[in-house]
Amino acid sequence: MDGPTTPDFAAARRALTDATRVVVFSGAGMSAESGVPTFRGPDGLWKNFRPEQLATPSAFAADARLVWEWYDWRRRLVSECAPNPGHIAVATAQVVSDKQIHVLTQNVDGLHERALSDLSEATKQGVTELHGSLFRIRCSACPYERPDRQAIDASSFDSLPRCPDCSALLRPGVVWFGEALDEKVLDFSFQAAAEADVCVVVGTSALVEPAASLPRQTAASGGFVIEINLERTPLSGLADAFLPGPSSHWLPRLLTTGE
Ligand code: BV8
Ligand code: ZN
Repeated sequence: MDGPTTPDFAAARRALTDATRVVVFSGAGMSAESGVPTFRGPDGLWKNFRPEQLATPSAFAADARLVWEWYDWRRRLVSECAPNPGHIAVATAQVVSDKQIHVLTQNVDGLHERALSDLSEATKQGVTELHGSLFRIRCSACPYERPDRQAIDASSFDSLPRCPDCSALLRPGVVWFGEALDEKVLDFSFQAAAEADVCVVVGTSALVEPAASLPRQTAASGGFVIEINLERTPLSGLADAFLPGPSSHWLPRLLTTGE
């Protein structure tokens, strides 16, 4: 891992200094150092299952109990995790900077929001959860939805949570593979990426669409793309600066003012 003296680091810092609008686009690698397993890494979440097996509507239709057992395990695991220095650096910049800094995250662990709300309830800066949240639950049949951090009793099909309005099964408030992202969220996110002077891409394998196309939108609109990752990805070719190494190393160095 290069120190902060790499030419890419200097160029990245310069771009951020000159920027008025910044988007941080994050994936599972952002939360790896908080102890949240990534999707495709060696200790990845998917190691025991393929995405199609559990994070899809058909998996839920086929075996809602197994899907809830997996999500309950993930909810419990993530509830024990805390924002890492990378999340805190982004949230701090959102609170202290006069720039517009918006987070577009693929992650469903809520750690960006935690870091931001730990610092300030009043900030006007925000976080958009492209793929929903582990800590939202919604009805599989009607518009009912609520925040939820309760343990889920997935010991049997009959013990699974039901909708108070229509009695259909409740499901995790996440976007599954094969499901469309919320239209408004998608439009807002592509607009934000197009208007951004800088897009900081952190910890994503850039395989999941349509999210992975967001940094391409910034590049296509003439914005500067910084990528932070342990490895090169399909986005590395269009990045103006590549910072090799952990997000919790680079983000504090990249985002702290006056260093
Ligand atoms: C859609 C919520 C259309 C759920 C997630 C074939 C079949 C079915 C679908 C498709 C298909 N082919 C293509 C598709 C489309 C599909 C897709 O893109 N599939 C991929 C896998 C090929 N996309 C969809 O289905 C999307 N919907 O297309 O709908 C449509 C339109 C209209 C009407 C109906 C339908 C929906 C996609 C959303 C899926 N849900 N999450 C849950 O979490 O349970 S996506 C899931 O993957 C997570 O959100 C995760 O964030 C995301 C992406 O993974 P990454 O974040 O990149 O994580 P990964 O582990 O892969 O990489 C980690 C990276 O971090 C690595 O590069 C590593 O090097 C790096 N790293 C590790 N440690 C660190 C680090 N970097 C820095 N520091 C560190 N310390
Ligand atoms: Zn309902």
